[in-house]
Parts: sequence; structure tokens; C-alpha cells
Amino acid sequence: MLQDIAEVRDWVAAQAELLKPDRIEWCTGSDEEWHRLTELLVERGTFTRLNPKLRPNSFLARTDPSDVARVEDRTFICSATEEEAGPTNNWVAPDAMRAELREAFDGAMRGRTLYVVPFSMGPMGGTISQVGIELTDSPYVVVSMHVMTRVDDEAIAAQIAAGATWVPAVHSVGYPLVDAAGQRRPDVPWPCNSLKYIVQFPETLEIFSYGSGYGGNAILGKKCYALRIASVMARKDGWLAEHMLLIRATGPKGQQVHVVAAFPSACGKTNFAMMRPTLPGWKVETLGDDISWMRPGTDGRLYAINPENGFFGVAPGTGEKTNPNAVETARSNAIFTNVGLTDDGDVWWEGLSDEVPAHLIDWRGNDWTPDSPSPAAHPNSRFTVHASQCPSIAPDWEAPAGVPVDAILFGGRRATNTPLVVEARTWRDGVYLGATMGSERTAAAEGTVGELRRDPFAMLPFCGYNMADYWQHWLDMGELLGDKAPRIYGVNWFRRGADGSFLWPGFGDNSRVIDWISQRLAGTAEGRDTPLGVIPADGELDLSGTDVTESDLTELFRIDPEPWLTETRGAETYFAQFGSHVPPALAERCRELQEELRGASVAS
Ligand code: OXD
Ligand code: MN
Repeated sequence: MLQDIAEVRDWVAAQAELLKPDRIEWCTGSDEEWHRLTELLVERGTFTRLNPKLRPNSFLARTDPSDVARVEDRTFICSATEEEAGPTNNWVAPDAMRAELREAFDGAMRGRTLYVVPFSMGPMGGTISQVGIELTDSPYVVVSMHVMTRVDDEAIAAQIAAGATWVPAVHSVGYPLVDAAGQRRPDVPWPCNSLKYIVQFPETLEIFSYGSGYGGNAILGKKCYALRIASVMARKDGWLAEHMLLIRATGPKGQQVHVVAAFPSACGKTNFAMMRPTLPGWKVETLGDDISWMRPGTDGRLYAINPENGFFGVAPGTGEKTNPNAVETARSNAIFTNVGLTDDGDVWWEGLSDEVPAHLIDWRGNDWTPDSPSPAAHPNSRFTVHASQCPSIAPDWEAPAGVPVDAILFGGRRATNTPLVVEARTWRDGVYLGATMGSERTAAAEGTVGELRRDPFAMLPFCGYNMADYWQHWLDMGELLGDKAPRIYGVNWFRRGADGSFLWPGFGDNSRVIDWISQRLAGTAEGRDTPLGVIPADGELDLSGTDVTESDLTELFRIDPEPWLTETRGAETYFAQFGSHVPPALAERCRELQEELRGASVAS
């Protein structure tokens, strides 16, 4: 048993001494635990049980309106020096942060239960998997961890007893029910605190989260462990922890490609992970929708697993038409957060169906009709569902040693300049693609609409150390993998024509890009060289059955030297903030690209 392991018992006891909970519960991950805690959440008003005939074993949670998203400005990488955290992370000196945390956590669990949640990221005992223990005072977090990770006390205890290192993670919603003087206050359906901390200590591989009960801030196996802490582990031990989906695409001749892909938010990542190809004969199987851990295998190739056990997907825009697989996955055993509640006890959100219910209770708990001025579901409302329930899940998605990666995709939402697909000529050029990627801001995001928000490798809020050192780590991994390295591609589904409309249909038609990639990997597509890399030669992209015209196609692949020179200057400005940490190879790629673009502009 986990309690029998002295290092775990001592750590829990030391944390409990500060947190001062009423009681400690050692979680097992059992069905009994799920049923007991979901019932408790219903009694407390955190959960509404959905109509079991329509959505068996499923629940709706409404958060406090102030606790609806990850808090990037309160997320800290507390490395020994600020330089190690780099200019894109918030940093506080470790000792100072420990003092602040001690103050916040002192008595934070008074009147509550401290749950000890042992979990594995990745299949239990797998060669790429890692374990951790989260302490939390939120039963919502415990049941979310049941879905998003593998919670199993005996299996984790056996691994720790056998010497596995484990990541300690402490979480409190920061809403004690009793104060230091012993004064009790009633609980609320969604306890949280206006003061928030999401803290990673990369040297000691520790996580502390305070004040929020919401997903990415509180389900600590996900962004905090599987990306921020794991990226630090990966750099040290020669692997990659990435904000990437993972799929297998199989073509009509049985040809298979395993693809990982990084997209900033609002680029259709979950839709791509669960794609239903329109290109006849192609099939896509889902292995992961958000995070990939990749290690070189004994054959020298790069192998990937999805360290998660479930999907924590954005609900709005996920619909019968846009992503039927996700809708199917969420039919049962699901937790919905901040979506609308229908009169028959089911859920609804904008984009789920063409038909809009005449009446709902919205995410704030108010009556809602189609005439209401605000959406029924919060734009960042979520479904939390078991990956195993996904109709497109690959039968071997839990293969402990992972699958061999053939292609790495970097995408963004770019209305101009960026072609539909381009293959990097070398690993170095691919790392440059990842380092310079970004998305134009949509109306929903802060900042000026259309302005480019750089999001290197889609890791901006998730890299546990200096972003430029991370690029160097990618370059080092390329050296290690040599000619066994996957090929790297840049993709953009969002280019617009002169009239402002999208040039590319996207969704299932993205399979056409995968088809071209598979031809490139098989050596059957010549491609056409450009300063940016290789694009499809005439006729290589299968457009049969689409209404993409010849002129759309020209537009989709047009590479104008002048705006691209401006792009490279933007990259130089972006790189400048990292000073001497910028890998010389990336600065060199930028200069070479400028030369090629100048040559192309003279030639044209
Ligand atoms: C997520 C994110 O929640 O990337 O997956 O923000
Ligand atoms: Mn994500």
C-alpha cells in the first residue's frame, strides 16, 4: 500500500502538517471511489447529475465565474536563476516563492479532506511513462484525475517501492472551511480563491497549485507535469515532452504514417486528432489529442506515447458535423464544465448541433434562450472524457513502448503568407519552423485582431525552462536521431483569399495533406523546392471531389518574397529577447532564408 512507503507517508505527513486538513483519504482510483465522490459533488451542488437515459454516469459542473481558464500570469517557473526560466516565463526566486506558498498553504485545507491521488502519466509501467502523486482538497479534481490519468494506488506503490522517481504535486482550492481561530464558514459549490499560484520548481521537479479548481490549473498531471516538469526531465534525459496530438493515418494501399502535431489554441487540434478523412481509402486513428512524450527507441527511431488517459476538450465548436467522434466520446461517463443544461437534463453548447434549444440554463446558472445576449456555454467550457470511449481511438493507443513517429507538423492560424503545407528540408529548418510559428489573434483573444501571437512549438505557456534552450534541445535531438529523425512540416489550414474567405476546406480534407506527406515519406512525390522548403508539385495534392479551384491552389501556395522578408525580420526581433541563448543554427537558418528570399525576389 502507498501509505506503507516511508518516503510517501513522510511527504504526505509533512504537507498535511502545513495544510491542516480534517482528514486524509488515500485514493485508489476504483469505481467505488468515482461513485462516492461524484455523489458527494452532487450533494454539495458542485455537480448536477445529467439525465441517465441521455448521458449515463455524467455530470455538469459550473465553476465560479472568476475561475474559468488557465492563469498564465500567475504561472511561475521557479528555477535558481531568472535566465534559466527565460523571458517568456514568469519567474520568482525559489526561496521567495517557497515563503509565499507556505503562507498561502498554511491551514488552506482546514475543515476539508486531503485526497492523496497516485497516478501514472502514460500506460502503467510503460517504458516512456512516469508517475506522480497529487494532493488535493477538491473531489472534482480527484474524479477529473480518474479520467485524465491512470489512478491506481497499488500499481503506483509497486513502482515507487521498486525505485521509480515520482513527482510530488500539491493542490488546494484555497478555501478553508475553518479559520485559524476555529470559526467555521459554509462551503460554496465552487470553492476557489482570488489569489492564485501555479508553480513549478524545475530543479526539484515539484508542483504547487493554489486558488483555482479549474482543469489546467488543478489537474496537475496535465500541463504542470506532462509539459512543464516533463520538458525539464526530457531535456536532461534526451527525450521530448510536447504539446502535440498523436495520430495514425492509414492509406488505401495500407501505407501508414504516425503524425504528431503542435497547434496553438483555436486551430482545431482536437478536430484534427479525431479527423474523418474525406479522401477515399484513408482512415485516421486517434492516439492522443493534446500531449506527446517521445523517446528514441532501440532501433534509433523516435517513439511517441500519449501520457494522458482522457480528453479535456473545448466544447464550443465541437459538433456533430465538425467532430462527430468527440461528440460520440462524450455520450457517457463524462464531466462537463461550464456548458448549458437543457430542460431534459442533457448538455448543450454553441456548435453542438444546428438546432438550438429554445430554453437552457446557461453556464452561470441563469435562464437562457436563443435571444440571450451571451452564449449558453463559456467559450472555454470543457468535456472531460475517457480516451478509450473515442470511436476513432487506435486499438493499440496504450502500447507501452509507443508508436514510431514519421512526421512532425507545426501549424498556426495564418490568413496570409503561410502555405498550406511545406516540408522542411532539414531538421534544423524544421526546428526554425517550430520556433517561429504563431497564430493571428481571433476576436475572442486579448490584443489586436489579426496581430501575430508567437507561440513557438505551441509551448509558450508550457515550457519549463528557457524557450531558446528548448530549441537547442530540439536541435540536439535531431543530432541524436540522425537520418532516423521524422520529417518536419509546416501547415496552415486558415489562409484566406482576396475576398476574405478561407481558401482551404479544412477538417476531413486535411487528409489530403497527410496523403501528400505520406507520398513524400515513401519517396513517390517529387515536390517543388522553394525558399521555405518543399511544397507539392503540380498534381501531387489530391483535390478530387473538392471545390478547390486552380486559382485557390495557386493562392494557397503563393510565397511572396517581400512579406516573407518581413516575417524573417519579425523572427529576428522575437529571437533578440533570448540574447545569447538563441541557437546559432536558428540565426543561421534565418539569414539563409533571407538570402534565398532575396534571390527569389530578383528572379521573379
Ligand atoms: C489546453 C490548452 O487546455 O492547451 O489543452 O490550453
Ligand atoms: Mn493543450
